Amino acid sequence: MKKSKDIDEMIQQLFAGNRRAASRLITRVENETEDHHEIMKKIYPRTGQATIVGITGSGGAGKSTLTDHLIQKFREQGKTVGVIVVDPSSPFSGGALLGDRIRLQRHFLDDGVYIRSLASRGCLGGLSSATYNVIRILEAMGMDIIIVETLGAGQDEIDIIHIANTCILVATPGMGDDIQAMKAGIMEIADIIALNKSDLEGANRSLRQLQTALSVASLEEGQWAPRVIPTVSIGSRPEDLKGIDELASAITEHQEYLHTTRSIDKVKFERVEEELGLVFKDELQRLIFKGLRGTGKKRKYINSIIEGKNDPYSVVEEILNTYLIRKKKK
Ligand SMILES: Nc1nc2c(ncn2[C@@H]2O[C@H](COP(=O)(O)OP(=O)(O)OP(=O)(O)O)[C@@H](O)[C@H]2O)c(=O)[nH]1
Ligand SMILES: [Mg+2]
Repeated sequence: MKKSKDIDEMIQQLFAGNRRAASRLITRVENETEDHHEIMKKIYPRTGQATIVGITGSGGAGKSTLTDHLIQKFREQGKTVGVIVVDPSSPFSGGALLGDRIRLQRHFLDDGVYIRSLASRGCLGGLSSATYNVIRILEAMGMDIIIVETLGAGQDEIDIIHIANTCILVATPGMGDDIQAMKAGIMEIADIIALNKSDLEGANRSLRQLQTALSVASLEEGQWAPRVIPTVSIGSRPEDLKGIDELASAITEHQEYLHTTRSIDKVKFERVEEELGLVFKDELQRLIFKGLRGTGKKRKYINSIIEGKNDPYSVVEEILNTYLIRKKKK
C-alpha cells in the first residue's frame, strides 16, 4: 500500500490539473487498491460541479468520432474536457484503445483534455462503481465537461442515464427495426439523438422515423423535448461535416434547461443514490468475504451451489442473517 503522504501529494497534483497524477490515481481506484477509499474520501469534496455528457449507441455508430468534434467545440469555448471510454470488449484498460487513440489523437497533447478508457467488466454498457469513481477523479481534476462513451443497445436499461446530465444517443441510418423497438424507451434514454452517418443512404427515412417516434411520446408541460440532429462526423473537407455545431448547442441548451427548471437537483440526487447503492454493495461483499476468509466456508458454499444443494440467494440470506445477528449481539 502506498503511504498516505504519497497519496496526499498525488491528490494535490490532481487538484492542480496534473494528468500524470490523474492517471496514477485512476489506476488505483480502478483496481480498487486498499487505499482507494482514502483517495475517494479526500477528493470527494472537490467533485459534483462538472457537466457530464453521456454518449451511447451501438458499436461503430460514431460515438468516438462525434466525441472528437465535441472536444474541439468545448475547447474553443475555453472549457476543459475529460473523456472516459467504457469498453465492454476489453478486459484491459489504462489508456485509450487503439481505435480511439487514432480518432482522439489530436487532443493528446492538449493539457485541457484528459482521455482514458476503462474496462467495463464484461457487462454491456454496464458501469461499475469504479466508473463512478473515475468520473469523480476527473471532476476533482477540474474538468468542466466530462464525456462518457458507453456501448448501448437501445431498449436495454442503460446505466449512463443515472450519471449523465445530458444523454446523447447515437443512431445511424437503416436502424428501422431498432427504432421501432426503441420507441417506448427512447424518451427515458436520450435527451438528444444524433443521427450520425447522415451521408449514407436511408438517412432521410431514418430521420422521419425518429422524428415520428419522438412526436408520439407524451411530454409533461415544460419537460425537455428530445430532438434529433442529423450529423456527418467524417469527411476530407471541413464542409463535409454536418450537425456538429447544432449538437454542441443542443447540449448547452439542455444544460440551461436543467438549471432553469431545477431538474439538475433530481439528476444529482439520482447520481448519488446510484453511487451509494454501488458502494454499499461492494463494501458489504468485501466485508462478508473478509469475514469468511480462512474459515473454508466460502468454498463450501460455492460447492454446495454447484452440487445443487443450495442456491446463491439462500446462501446470501444465511450469511447475512448470521452476520447481522452476530453483529447485533456484540
Ligand atoms: N459514412 C460515415 N462514416 C462515419 C461517420 N462517423 C463515423 N464514421 C465511421 O464509422 C466508424 C466507427 O466510428 P467510431 O467513432 O469509432 O464509432 P464508435 O461508436 O465510437 O465505435 P465503438 O467505440 O467501436 O463502438 C469509423 O470508421 C468512422 O470513420 C459519418 O458521419 N459518416
Ligand atoms: Mg468508440
